[in-house]
Amino acid sequence: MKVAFIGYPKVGKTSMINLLLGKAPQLEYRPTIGLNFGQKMIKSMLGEHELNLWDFGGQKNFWPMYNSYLLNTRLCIVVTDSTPTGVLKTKMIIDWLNKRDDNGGDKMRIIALANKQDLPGVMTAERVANVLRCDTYPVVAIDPLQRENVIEILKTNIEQVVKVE
Ligand SMILES: Nc1nc2c(ncn2[C@@H]2O[C@H](COP(=O)(O)OP(=O)(O)O)[C@@H](O)[C@H]2O)c(=O)[nH]1
Ligand SMILES: [Mg+2]
Repeated sequence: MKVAFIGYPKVGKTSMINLLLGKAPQLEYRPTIGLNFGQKMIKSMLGEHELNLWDFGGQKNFWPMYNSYLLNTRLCIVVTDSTPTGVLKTKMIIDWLNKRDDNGGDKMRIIALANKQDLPGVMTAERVANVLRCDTYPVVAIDPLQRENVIEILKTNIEQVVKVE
C-alpha cells in the first residue's frame, strides 16, 4: 500500500519516516532532493500491510510533479510544523489536495501530523485540526519514544483505508 508524505521543506517528513523505520534521528538538517523511499510492515486487526513510504522533497520547483507523485496513494500524510504561519501554509496544501482531480478516482485518505510539538509556543493539534479540517495528530518526529505512537497512528488510518475498500 502506498503511503505518501507531503509538506513544506524542513517540517519533518524525513524525520518521521526515519522514526518509523527505527533509524536514529537526524538533528542536522539535510534537505531531501527528489524522492526517498521506505518500506514497513504493519500488523493491524485486519491483517498485515506492506507499506511503501514515499518522501518527496517539498521544494517549490517539485510542485508540478505532485499529481504524478500522488498517483495510487491510499494514505496521504501531510506533515506540518505547528507554528501559526507553518499551519496556514500547510492549509494551502490541504485545499489543493481536496480540490485535485485524482486521476481515475484513487480513494485517498488525508491526515495531518502537527509536528515539532516540543518547541515553545506551538499550536496544539486540536487547534491545527481546526485550521486544516482533517484528522490531526500531535507528534515529535525526532523523539524515539514516540515511535510506537506514530506506528499506532498509521495502524488506525490504514485500517480506515482498508475498511472503505
Ligand atoms: N525540535 C524538533 N525538530 C524537529 C522535529 N522533527 C524534525 N525536526 C528537525 O527539523 C529539521 C528538518 O527535518 P526533516 O525531517 O529533514 O524535514 P523534511 O524537509 O520535511 O524532510 C531537522 O533538523 C530535524 O532534526 C521535531 O519534532 N522537533
Ligand atoms: Mg526531507
